Amino acid sequence: MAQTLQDFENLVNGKRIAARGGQWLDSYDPYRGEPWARIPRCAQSDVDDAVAAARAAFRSGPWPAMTPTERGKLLVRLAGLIERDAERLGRLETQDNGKLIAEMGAQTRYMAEWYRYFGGLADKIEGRVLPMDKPSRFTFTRHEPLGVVAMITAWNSPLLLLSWKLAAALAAGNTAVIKPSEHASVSTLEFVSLFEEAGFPPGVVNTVTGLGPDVGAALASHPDVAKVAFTGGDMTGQKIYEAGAPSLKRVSLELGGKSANIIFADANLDAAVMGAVSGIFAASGQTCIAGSRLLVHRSVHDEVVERLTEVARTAKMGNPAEPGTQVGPVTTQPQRAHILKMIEAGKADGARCVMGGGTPKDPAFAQGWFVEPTIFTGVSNDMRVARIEVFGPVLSIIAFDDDAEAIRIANDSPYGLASGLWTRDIGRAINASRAMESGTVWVNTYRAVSFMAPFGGYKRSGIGRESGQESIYEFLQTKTVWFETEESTSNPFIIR
Ligand code: TXE
Repeated sequence: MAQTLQDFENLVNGKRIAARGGQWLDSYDPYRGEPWARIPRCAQSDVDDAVAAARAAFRSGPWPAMTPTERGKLLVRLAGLIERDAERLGRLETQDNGKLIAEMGAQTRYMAEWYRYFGGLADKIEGRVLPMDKPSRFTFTRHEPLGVVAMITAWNSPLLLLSWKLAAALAAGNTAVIKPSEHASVSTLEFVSLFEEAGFPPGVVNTVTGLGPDVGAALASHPDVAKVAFTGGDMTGQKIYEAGAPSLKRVSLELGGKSANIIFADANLDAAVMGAVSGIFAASGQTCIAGSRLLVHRSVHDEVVERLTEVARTAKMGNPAEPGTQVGPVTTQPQRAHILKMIEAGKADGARCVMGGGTPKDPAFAQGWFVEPTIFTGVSNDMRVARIEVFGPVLSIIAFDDDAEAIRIANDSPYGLASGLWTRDIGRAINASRAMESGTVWVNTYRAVSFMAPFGGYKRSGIGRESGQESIYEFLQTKTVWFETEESTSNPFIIR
């Protein structure tokens, strides 16, 4: 079996390499439920090699000698190469994580904009000359890169989530060691070839593949890693935070959510229903921003449920590589088991399953890792299905009676990644958007992201922001430089 699989190697210091120990991991095609590729199963010594390469590239050679303008030009050149190869990279993602080609192709095309945007920003990071309370002092600040940044990413949108980190980190002058998810590493291993073609020096971007608790943990605790930028589950994020503590690493964590999508009585219901569908059934619910709790005003509740099930029922399940497919498989077997367990928890806790509720009966889907789009009504916010991140196509509908109750339920969650508000009343939208305990609030839209718009979580949904101008400071540190302009000697025993 193994001979028929395609092998993909890591990139370290500009060279393609397998794991030192010669071990491999199979990568699965979720639509067929069988392995299609192999990636190196790395260990601590491979992590040491990748970090050493990134550290050397940060300290000496062409990269630290480049001006920010030169770094920016490389990033812009890379953006052009991404656009050229977007379709190929999108197809690899679909094969590896089972998400729709329509979605992965759109993501791989769009991610070019992050490199263009941060490429343009690279030479606009300015320090300040301080007005100074001490007239003989000339004092200024400059923003400097941190060093080696480890990027640990998830399987749901491998290249887009990586780009949110990598474009800003490189624009700031850092070097990178990337650890993609063991469930979907292939697109990252292919993508990094473009850096050499764009003209980046070897060692600036390196990869190391393998299991989270081995390779991820080794990176997160490595003494020569200055910062870890992570996307994944909140429990893993917590481990990464702890692993970085002894060496006082900076961390940014993009974690999960249990986002509330609120439909008020005055909403445009056509738009709201489509927003609810896109919030939970797009990507089979495998998105951190899934609007997995749909809060609906009691006066429109039944109508919304009826319209929603009508749309969701017609969603075309099938091969994610075909452009017309709307619901594909979920990415991993453990993920499918977790989703099915959460569906059972919903039923056991007394929610009413009005659609789906298991695996599809059609034998055409027997081999792949499919779960039916599932809708629960009668959910109360203390049920497990309303509290735990399902990361699958499972919607929990909760009825509410007034705005205060909707806001209270929305905020009664350990998470705070995003929320949606559907209303035509501008005052209500402004007040509710202010009250939401979430890093993003969408009003009359859902699941919108942009390279210009800061993104990140409140509460257990994370630390730090990605995208937007301010996010580059997550990859910089400030140095203050003091000059004395007069040749006076002051009393050395008091603070100057
Ligand atoms: O994520 P993990 P998984 C959520 C979602 C899902 C759950 C588990 O709820 O059900 O997380 O998914 C690496 N030290 N999200 O198992 O485990 C791992 O190898 C260092 C939310 O895929 O968090 C991978 O590269 N690294 C989400 C990355 O961490 C470790 C996207 C993410 O894996 C590690 C995906 C360790 N001890 C899942 N253990 C989102 N926010 O979009 C694992 N890793």
